[in-house]
Amino acid sequence: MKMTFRWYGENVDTIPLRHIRQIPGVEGVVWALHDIPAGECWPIARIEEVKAQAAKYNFNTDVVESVNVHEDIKLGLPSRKKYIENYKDTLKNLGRAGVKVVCYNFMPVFDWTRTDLYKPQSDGSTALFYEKAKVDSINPIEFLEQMSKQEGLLTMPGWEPERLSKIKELFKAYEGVKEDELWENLKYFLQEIIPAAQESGIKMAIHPDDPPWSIFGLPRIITCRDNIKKFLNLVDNPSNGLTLCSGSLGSCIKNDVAAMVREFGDRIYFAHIRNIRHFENGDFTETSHKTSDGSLDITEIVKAYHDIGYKYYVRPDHGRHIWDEKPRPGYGLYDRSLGIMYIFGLWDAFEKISNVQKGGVWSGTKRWLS
Ligand SMILES: [Mn+2]
Repeated sequence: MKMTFRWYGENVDTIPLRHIRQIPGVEGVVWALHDIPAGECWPIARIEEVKAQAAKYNFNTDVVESVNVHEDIKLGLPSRKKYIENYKDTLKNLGRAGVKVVCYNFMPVFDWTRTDLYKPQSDGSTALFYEKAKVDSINPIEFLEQMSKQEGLLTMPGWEPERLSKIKELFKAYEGVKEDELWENLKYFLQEIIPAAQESGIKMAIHPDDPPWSIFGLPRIITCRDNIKKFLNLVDNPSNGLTLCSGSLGSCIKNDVAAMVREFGDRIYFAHIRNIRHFENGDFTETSHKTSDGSLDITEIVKAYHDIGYKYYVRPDHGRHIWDEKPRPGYGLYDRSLGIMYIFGLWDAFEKISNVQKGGVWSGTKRWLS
């Protein structure tokens, strides 16, 4: 497993690279050119610029999150052709710069969705929160108006102002678009871009829908084990893979994330690890990574990655906002760093146990002697 940390860019992120450098074990930053609208090609010079900034601190830039997919592609409009060509050109440029994994999603209109960005927790921290009844009862325009009053929302990827200003038009465009049609449009997209990705040495890694069910009447398809299996078979190619996000999939109580790691492990190129806590009424809150703090068995999930010999990239996903930090929602330094240390702690323990099981001995000295 290669540890990474999401970073929004110089002068944009609240966290400088020199601070990320001090988190133990981080090998790379997960980045994107957030100012380039979906559908446009990423220029090589801009890509190289980020790569050079990260290299100064000895970070790789192997993982991009996200190259956003234009809505016309998801809608299957004739204009998708030019946006798909631009997407391929972006992949070519990223491949030239040595990028290995591209995370993206295929969620109509909204990216991740929460109702509170700073919900107070019992320990005095705040965290992202989803109130089911609110999303179920409100219309999307009203929802957006309420959400945009919360500080920090419009700096979040997926909630860009230019996208939100077109929201009414978008909802009209999606009227009558059902799951089957979204599957067809995803398949068309994959058939076009997967060969281009493969040629550039890039693994495409789709992020599951967050939350993994239909909201505001919009179809959502990357939601569960069966649909992930169907997705991988749409284009059965090693470059067509997954970002397995424990928190997104885990917000549906029926999903067994560790079982998915074991089943789809050879097609997972990017692991997002975080915990959430379910409430009986369908609400959920994000929590610390610690297994006992949430509803997901993070210990078992990390064990599943260890058991399959996972070699690809991982990052702590969101974190709470703690110690008076004022980061962009979910993306503070402190709680994500704690998450990294929790993941490493589990990983190192499983590593040692499996060495002993293979006939090694416990070391009484500072180093493990095999
Ligand atoms: Mn995620």
